[in-house]
Amino acid sequence: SVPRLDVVTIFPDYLAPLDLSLLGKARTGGLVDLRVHDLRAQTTDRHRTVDDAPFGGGAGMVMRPDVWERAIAATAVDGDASPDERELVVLVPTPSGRPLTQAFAQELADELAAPDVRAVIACGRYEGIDARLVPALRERADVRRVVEFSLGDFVLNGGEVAALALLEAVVRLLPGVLGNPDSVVEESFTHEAVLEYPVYTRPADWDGHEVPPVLLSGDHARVARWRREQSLRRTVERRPELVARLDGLDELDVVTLA
Ligand code: 6GU
Repeated sequence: SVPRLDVVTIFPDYLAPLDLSLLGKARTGGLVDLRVHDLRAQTTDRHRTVDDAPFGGGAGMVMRPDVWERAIAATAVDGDASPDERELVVLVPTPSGRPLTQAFAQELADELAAPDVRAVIACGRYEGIDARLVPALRERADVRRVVEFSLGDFVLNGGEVAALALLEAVVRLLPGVLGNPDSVVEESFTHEAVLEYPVYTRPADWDGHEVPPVLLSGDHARVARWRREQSLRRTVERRPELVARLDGLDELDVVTLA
């Protein structure tokens, strides 16, 4: 079996970028089974209603939990294949969720690499989904866990862009998706919370803007020290709150940070 992720949304076209670039290649190459479903397919009324006014009053509309529960269950019986019996990790984008981090993306990639787990991303719109949905899902025997996640402290109109961000972060970590796994191991946030060093390519002199000479020296040890120093300086300058999380500093790191 191949890692499977389903997205449920009232705007399936919002997920069109899943056909492009690295995700598109992973899908056509059979490295991931990624499917998008229209929430309205699970409505039963003539107007295909997915929302209603909030009890207690107030602005906006709230998404109905019954429609959502049917839609999540229906992802298992897509097409004419026999129902998918894998356990579900349900992911719910919301600004009040757990912040999405590289560690969480890696956790999901590891979980999905197992043959008995799949993920469903439930993209809400309007003022959100009825609060009973998440606890009800947690009671289901086929649900392994439900994670509400956030991209950060700002508000989007719906979860679709967050679903795209999570998918891009997770799918590239799945076995066989990246051509060069070194680029995953080296990048920011993989081992420790340090930002990436600046990178340069030809021309070495671009209209008087020169590449740092150390990079042209051919001295690999000096290059490695310079890059480490740049990473640490950037981290202090741009993300000082990450510095407290640094561990395994060597003497040169301590000098750089001083
Ligand atoms: Cl995950 N969803 C929505 N609607 N807004 C957000 C978000 C998620 N993350 C940041 N803002």
